[in-house]
Amino acid sequence: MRKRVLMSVLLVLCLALVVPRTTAAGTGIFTFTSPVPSINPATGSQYVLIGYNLYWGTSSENYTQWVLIPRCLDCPLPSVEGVQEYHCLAGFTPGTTYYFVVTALYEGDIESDPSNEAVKTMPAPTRPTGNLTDFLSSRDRVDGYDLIYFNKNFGKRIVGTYCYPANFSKWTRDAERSDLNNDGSVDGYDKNILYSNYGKTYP
Ligand SMILES: [Ca+2]
Ligand SMILES: [Ca+2]
Repeated sequence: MRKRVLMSVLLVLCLALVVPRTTAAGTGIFTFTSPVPSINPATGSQYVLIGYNLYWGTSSENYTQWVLIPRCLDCPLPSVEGVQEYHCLAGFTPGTTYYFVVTALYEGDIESDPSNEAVKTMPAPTRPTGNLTDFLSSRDRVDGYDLIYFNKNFGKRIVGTYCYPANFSKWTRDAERSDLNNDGSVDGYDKNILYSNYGKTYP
């Protein structure tokens, strides 16, 4: 984190709305509010917000990874009320707890103080892998119930252009646990994983 300016951003990590007994998830949906505009005393003009840095790690205040989230050029400029911003990331390890902060990044390589720290424990992996439904005979087994559930969620995504608010609850409620390889997309890769575990039971 480089030169600091006294502007804070609010980061609220959206947690999964439903965490069933058998679930696996490795995605994070981040919503935060842009900082209010402020004047750079050195230039007399407004700081130009160009994006955000999202930092994370597996222990509090120890961020070992980060990603730059560029701000879109035609997005509304930050206002006094603040603009709601979104970002979705995949690839987290199920069962692991992660700690996140976000900073605002301004033209001239100026970076704000970090936001509050948000925490999410990714739900544990399914046992056996692909066991998506947990009722009756399908409770501890990968079978047709799981395939039906999976097929209902086939094609759903959360990363990239699919990262928008109307999609958030649909993903966390229904689709996330079908994303067996944690890449933010329910597709043929996940189907192959499910098929390769078809018929397996736990323990
Ligand atoms: Ca099952
Ligand atoms: Ca996937």
